[in-house]
Amino acid sequence: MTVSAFNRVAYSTRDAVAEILVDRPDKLNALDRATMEQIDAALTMAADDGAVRVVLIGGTGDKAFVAGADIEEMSMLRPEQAQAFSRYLQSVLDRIERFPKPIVARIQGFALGGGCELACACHLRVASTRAKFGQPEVNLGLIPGAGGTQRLTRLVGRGRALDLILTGRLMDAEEAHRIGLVDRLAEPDALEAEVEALIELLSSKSPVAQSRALEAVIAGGELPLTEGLRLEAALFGLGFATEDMKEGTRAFLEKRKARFEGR
Ligand code: CO8
Repeated sequence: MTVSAFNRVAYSTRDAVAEILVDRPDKLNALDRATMEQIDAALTMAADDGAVRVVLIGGTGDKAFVAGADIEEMSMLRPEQAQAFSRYLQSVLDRIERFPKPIVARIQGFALGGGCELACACHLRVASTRAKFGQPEVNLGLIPGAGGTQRLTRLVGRGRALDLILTGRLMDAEEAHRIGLVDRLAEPDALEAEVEALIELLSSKSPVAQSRALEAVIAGGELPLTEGLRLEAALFGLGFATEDMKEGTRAFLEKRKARFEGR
């Protein structure tokens, strides 16, 4: 299924996957307000569709995943509007991070500014060796405003985040992989296959367990350790009331592959 009402995002589903494609290649997929609204609407469709187990976020074209917030649109903003837009971008990226189904970013080219922040909000990042990462806001006299000072720092550590944020330099995909900003790396012509293999693996596992694991890691990550462990135990316990747990344990004992229904 493809939704044609969107003009900046292409939303489609196939098997258990929903794909959200930022589709402004002439602007290197830069994020303006309309693009963010369409990503948000696409997330609602993916959340509501019971057949969808994994979400893929990508960008159209060879050149860019997303080259940041739309600088032209952003340049018109007054301080209070910029703060409100920053809060709006943050809210959509927050929704991605807290999404109850795994979200994978496929990064084939530039992931800059808001694009790097979008990638950081996804649960897993698969990149081509041609991809480039950066927080170049300092070149515009700005700081990151879509979570870059917070999420990137938590992902790669303060020193590495400040290296990117204070210099605005571009980082190649090998370095991004080495520091944990990229989870899986592939040659450009093998990127699609790498993403498909990951999606297939993810969609073969228990969706209920994945949703609880995401909650334990994401929400738990914001808590002190003792409280995070308590949350983990509570979510672990809930697993024992699910069909997926019965199926998973039974399949192991019967020496067969489990078929999870997500209940
Ligand atoms: N916004 C708007 N248009 C863009 C953007 C962008 N971020 N990036 C590229 N484009 C446009 C170019 O203007 C150009 O358009 P046109 O053909 O009409 O002139 C087209 O895309 C192609 O780009 P280039 O010709 O520049 O392509 P190059 O191969 O020469 O360069 C680069 C590629 C290096 C990626 C270059 O385009 C670039 O530096 N882009 C900007 C990168 C950047 O600074 N990103 C950070 C933006 S700030 C941000 O993301 C903050 C997020 C939080 C905001 C909070 C709300 C206020």
